[in-house]
Amino acid sequence: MKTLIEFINEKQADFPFATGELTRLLNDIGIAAKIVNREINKAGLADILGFEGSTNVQGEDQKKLDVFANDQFIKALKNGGQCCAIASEENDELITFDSELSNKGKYVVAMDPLDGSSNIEVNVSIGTIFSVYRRISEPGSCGTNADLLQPGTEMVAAGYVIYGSSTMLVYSTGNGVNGFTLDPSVGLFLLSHPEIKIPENGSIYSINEANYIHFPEGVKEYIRFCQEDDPDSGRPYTTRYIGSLVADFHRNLLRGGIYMYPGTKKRKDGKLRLLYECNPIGFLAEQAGGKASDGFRRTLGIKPESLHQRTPFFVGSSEMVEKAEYFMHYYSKDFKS
Ligand code: AHM
Ligand code: MG
Repeated sequence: MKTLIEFINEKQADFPFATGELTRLLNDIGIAAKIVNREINKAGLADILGFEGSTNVQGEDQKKLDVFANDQFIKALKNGGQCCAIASEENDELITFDSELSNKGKYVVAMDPLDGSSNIEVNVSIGTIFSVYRRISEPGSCGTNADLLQPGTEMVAAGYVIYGSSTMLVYSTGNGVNGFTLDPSVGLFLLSHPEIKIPENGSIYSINEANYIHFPEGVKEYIRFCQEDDPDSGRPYTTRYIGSLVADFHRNLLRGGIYMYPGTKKRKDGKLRLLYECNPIGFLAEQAGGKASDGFRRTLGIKPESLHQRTPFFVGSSEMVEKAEYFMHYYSKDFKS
């Protein structure tokens, strides 16, 4: 059985000039993920141990899990010294470090420390999403917003951790996608899903259909297409929607499917954030042979303008995303008028 650390080190050997910094950064993320996982597993005990603001039996202050996860990942990245700045869903402003070590770091990270917040307290899968870029500012000073506002095509690594029936870390450095399952008995991530490929087509569509009346016509028509009775082409498809992007994407990655969070007339950019939700998930989809789009253009090609920018999102099996894009194009005039 190969561990995450062995695997990452082995991959580093494929790049003769690699300095080991990205390797160390990914290791740090893996360690923080284990600490967050331990805390998430105790979530059901919140009533016994106390909620945020109260004090637990050990006399420690309780924090909300998303705040806890944010703190852990920031701490790990800060202490590691490879990362000079972080954009996090939990922080309005860019996080920089007042430390010589971190300011020398070559990388910046965009992350959603605990995604799927509505599922945290009800024992449903949640996740951490991260992406890594090479800084464009000169090393030796604090990272800048410009370091983070690079298009997804510049990403050097991305991944997610899913805290579910088992905990997994899935990541890519631009050379395929690999998945590791945490063996809690020894506390190690073990390579369980090597070279993940998403099926070209699938039979699952994932969308919050409660928003149906607000969807653009293209999405409504695509949903109708998914529901059509056409046994020869495997339709009607089936709906699966957890409301945790990581969990919905993870299932579709392994089984084949499409996840959609479109814009609406009121919220034309939808809900999900480009930097730390859509880009990393889109990168993984592409690395596994799938696609990610805003309905009209490749997600990774979008030039970000702000850290918390939103974008409509269609991701998953390539044929399904292409079909959804076809409907979006076809009905776009209606939507825009
Ligand atoms: P969050 O970052 O506040 O948790 O929001 C992101 C989540 C995604 O994980 C999920 O797919 C989506 O929001 C669900 O939204 P909705 O409840 O509108 O369907
Ligand atoms: Mg989120």
